[in-house]
Amino acid sequence: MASVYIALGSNLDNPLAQLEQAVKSLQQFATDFALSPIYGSKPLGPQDQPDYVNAVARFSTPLSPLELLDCLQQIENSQGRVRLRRWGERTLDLDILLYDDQQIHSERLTIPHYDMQRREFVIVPLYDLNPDLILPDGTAIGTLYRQFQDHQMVRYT
Ligand code: ROI
Repeated sequence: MASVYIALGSNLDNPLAQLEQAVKSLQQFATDFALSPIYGSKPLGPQDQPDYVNAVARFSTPLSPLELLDCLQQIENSQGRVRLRRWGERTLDLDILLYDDQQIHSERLTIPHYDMQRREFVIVPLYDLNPDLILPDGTAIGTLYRQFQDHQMVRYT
C-alpha cells in the first residue's frame, strides 16, 4: 500500500458539490481516508475567473502511480470536466501531490507536483492534514506553511 496526497480544486458548476462528489469517488479505492479543511482561494493565473474551492486528501491505496493517475482522470471526466483555457477555470482538478517518498519524472507524471511548494491552496491544507510531513527533497511542510501563515483564504469546513 502506498500513502498518497491528492490536491482537489474546482471553480465551475458548484465547486463545493464537485469536491464532495470527488471525495466519494476517491473513497472507492482508498483506505484510511482523510480530507483537509476545504478552503476558498483566489485564482492563481488569470484573475477574470471565479474563486476556487480547494482541499487535500490523504489515503492509502494499492494502485501504482499510473493506475492512480488513470483513476483520477476518470473521476475528472465522469464529473464532466471542462477546462476552458490554460491556467483557467475548470470543473474539477485532481492532482497527485505525493506518492510515498517517490520522485517520478515521466511523460505522464511529475511527482511531487512541480509547483506545489509555491501554492498556498496546497501547502496550507497539506499542513492541516500532517504538520510533521517531510517532502521527498527534505523540506519540512512547517517551513513552507510559515510562508503562507497570513494567507487570505476562506475556510469553509
Ligand atoms: N488557483 C487556485 N486558487 N486553485 C486552484 O486549484 C487552481 N488550479 C489551477 C490554476 C489555474 C493554476 N489556478 C488555481 O490549475
